[in-house]
Amino acid sequence: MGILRQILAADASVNGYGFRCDGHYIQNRGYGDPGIDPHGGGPAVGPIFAYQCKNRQIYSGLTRVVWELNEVERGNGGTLLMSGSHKANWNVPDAHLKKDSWLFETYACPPGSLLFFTENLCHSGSPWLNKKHNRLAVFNAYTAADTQYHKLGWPHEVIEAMPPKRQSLFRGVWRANFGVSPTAINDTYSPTNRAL
Ligand SMILES: O=C(O)CCC(=O)C(=O)O
Repeated sequence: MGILRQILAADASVNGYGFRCDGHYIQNRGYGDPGIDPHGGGPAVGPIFAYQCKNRQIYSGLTRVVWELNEVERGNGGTLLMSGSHKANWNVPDAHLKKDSWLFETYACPPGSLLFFTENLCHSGSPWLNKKHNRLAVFNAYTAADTQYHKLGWPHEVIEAMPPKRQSLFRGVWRANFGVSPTAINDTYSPTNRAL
């Protein structure tokens, strides 16, 4: 939460975060699964969700957080990351949109590790070559509270079971509601104020 507060937005209030949980999926990939092709890098993700650095402050408009539930061994799977490609003003050349590009870096980590990266970065899922266990990982995406990239559509019953502040991660995507008040704060989830 501390990292997301720094690279997306400070809390809206004591009731609500300044960012949203924008998307979610799970990978459970076995030995030999080829993974996801390289994507992102340069301006590909579009201006609203762009990575920015202004006045020494990072803003990562579409942030990916990966929970690695199993150990990742370097070179045997995990995400490939092309450092610096999120700051480029040109698309990544086709010659490097390949999993074996020498521009990709990767990592090893114990189970329970978190990997943060901006979706503006060129990245890829490498083939899973670990015979001991699957690539088992939770992939969440986070945006500022007033932007939405992915269609989410979680059932109300799932969100309702969470503590109120966590529910605010799934609230409707808007900043101003002059119908209520020029200073209305959007910090609370409700059945009628939810992202779809
Ligand atoms: O499989 C991976 O590690 C990369 C996943 C990915 O490309 C994404 O979630 O945008």
